[in-house]
Parts: sequence; structure tokens; C-alpha cells
Amino acid sequence: MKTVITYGTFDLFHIGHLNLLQRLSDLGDRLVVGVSTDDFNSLKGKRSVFDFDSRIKIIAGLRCVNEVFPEHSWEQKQDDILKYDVSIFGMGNDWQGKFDSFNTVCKVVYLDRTENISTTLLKNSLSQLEPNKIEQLKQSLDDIVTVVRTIK
Ligand code: C2G
Repeated sequence: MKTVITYGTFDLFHIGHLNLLQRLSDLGDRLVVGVSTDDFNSLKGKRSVFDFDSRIKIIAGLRCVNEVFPEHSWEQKQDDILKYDVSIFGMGNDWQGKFDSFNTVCKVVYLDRTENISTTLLKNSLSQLEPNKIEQLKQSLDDIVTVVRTIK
């Protein structure tokens, strides 16, 4: 069983996240994903729009993801790699080289990021919308979260 592992915040889930997860999933037999908790995001200097509970449910609902777990700290990765008997550690290449130290225990890969999409770009576009448009968008995002919550 070839296990692939990755980590992320996955806020305002978008095609860049999906492309990465699907490509990582294709590298092995199962994909396990560490989703950053809200507290860990504060450590990363990030404040997500969706809370941890919604973000981890969206990732868990994906066909290409086999297991999810909370990412509480930078330091837990080595233990996670051993716990899940990981063969491949993968991230987008904005992390190029940052996790090479794990190549003593598993293969480390960095996949090209998807161009022209990011949570930051989405947040900036949202901040330029008129209030009524934001309300409409919030309602559709709430509808998406409701649907995802019913899937699993
Ligand atoms: N990503 C991508 N293409 C994009 C945007 C993101 O491939 N257009 C990838 C990133 O490279 C990362 C993953 O999607 O591998 C998740 O991105 P984020 O949610 O921004 O996660 P990040 O803040 O990078 O957290 O310990 C590692 C951290 O938890 C990673």
C-alpha cells in the first residue's frame, strides 16, 4: 500500500487545491491529508474564512482523499509519516525544498502550483464586491457547506 501525504489550510477550496490533491492521489494507493487547525493557522499568520470544521469536512468529502487528520503544528510531520507508513510526501512547489529533510524516510515531491488561483486572490476579489453581492455569495457558500456536510 503506497500512501501519499500532504498538508494545507484549504480555505475557500478552489481548483488549485483540487488539482494538487488529485495529482498526489494518482501517485499512490491512498492519500492522507493534514488540514491546518484554526489555531495552527494563527501560528502560520493565516486567518481562514471557513473554520476548521468546514474545511476538514470539504477535504474529507473528496473522492481522491482517503483520510484526513488535524494539522496542529509544524513538528508533527515526522510522526505522521511514520504513523501512516507514508511512501510519498507531496506539496505544491511554493514549498520547494522546504521539506527535503523528510527524504530520509520517504520520497518528497513538489508539484507545480495551478496558475492564477489562490485563496488570497479570491479574498481580494470578494473584498471588492458590493455588500448585496457578498450576501448572495455567502448564501451560496453556506449552501455548498450544507451539501458537503450531508455527503459524509
Ligand atoms: N496550491 C496549489 N495551487 C494553488 C494554490 C495552492 O497547488 N493555486 C497548493 C499549495 O502549494 C499547497 C496546497 O495547495 O501544497 C494547500 O495550499 P494552502 O491551503 O495555501 O496551504 P498552506 O498554507 O500552503 O499550508 O505544513 C504545511 C502547511 O500546512 C501548508
